[in-house]
Amino acid sequence: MRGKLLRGYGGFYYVLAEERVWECSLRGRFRLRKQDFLPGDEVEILVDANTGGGGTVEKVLPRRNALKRPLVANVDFAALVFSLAKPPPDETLLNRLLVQAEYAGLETVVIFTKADLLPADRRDAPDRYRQAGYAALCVSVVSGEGVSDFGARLRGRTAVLAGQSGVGKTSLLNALGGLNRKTGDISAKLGRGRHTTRHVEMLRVAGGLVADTPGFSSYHLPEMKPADLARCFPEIASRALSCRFKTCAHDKEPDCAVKAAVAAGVISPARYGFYLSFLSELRERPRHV
Ligand SMILES: Nc1nc2c(ncn2[C@@H]2O[C@H](COP(=O)(O)OP(=O)(O)OP(=O)(O)O)[C@@H](O)[C@H]2O)c(=O)[nH]1
Ligand SMILES: [Mg+2]
Ligand SMILES: [Zn+2]
Repeated sequence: MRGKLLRGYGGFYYVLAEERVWECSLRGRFRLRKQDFLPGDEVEILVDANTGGGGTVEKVLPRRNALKRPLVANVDFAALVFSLAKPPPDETLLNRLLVQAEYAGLETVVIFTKADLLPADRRDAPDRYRQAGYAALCVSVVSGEGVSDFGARLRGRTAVLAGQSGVGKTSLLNALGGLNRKTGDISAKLGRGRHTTRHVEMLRVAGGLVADTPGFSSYHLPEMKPADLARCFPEIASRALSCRFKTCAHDKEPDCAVKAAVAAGVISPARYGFYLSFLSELRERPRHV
């Protein structure tokens, strides 16, 4: 049977096929190794009629895409989850994750959680990302705001949640799916999450599949050339054709349409600031051949 790997844990692989989950091991003819699998992988399994719910994974099909952080394959979109408060959004991390997704050609939705903690007229972060062309939702599992909007985006699709620890990724899935998965409070001393979710796992929620993932706080930009960066900022990429130089890096060059757009307030100075700082980071990277 053809199925989807939901998670691998303790030597077993849980595969969704024909509306049920099969516990599989790796005794297949292909002698697959543990590291050959990611949650989200499409696999072929051989079901053992004698064991009821068990089988073996025989084959991994080619991946449509794969992310490094979180480690997951074949998603339709990434939901980058950050809280409006407690903890405040780490926008450096958010922008790094946006670059990763753009570089992988992956659709993104930015989700700002804990909307009950910040009134609408004090939320400036979501506008920054909408202005850049992204879909940004504000949600709260306390007031219910935005939860069904996110659910509607999941129907029939496969998504991955990625973001800091303690922002409410698991809480959001619990609210959407009637699940009761473990969530954790925020450390009072450090003001950040406690890494409650420990493994990447795909869950069936709102008519779709979503990977809940452990939160993380840092992420290195992908292996990319400095010249690849501009196309990972949609609002920069869409204006780059109007720059005087075809090779414009939108940094020190004269007659740069991107800098003009920043000056005119149509590109957010914060987003442009992230572009410049990532650009120098990539330029300073030791070059591998
Ligand atoms: N006020 C408020 N608190 C929330 C909301 N969503 C989650 N929380 C709280 O935030 C804390 C962390 O929630 P989790 O769902 O465990 O966060 P997580 O992103 O899954 O964290 P990790 O698994 O560590 O990556 C818990 O105390 C939740 O009750 C919300 O919408 N509003
Ligand atoms: Mg969690
Ligand atoms: Zn330019």
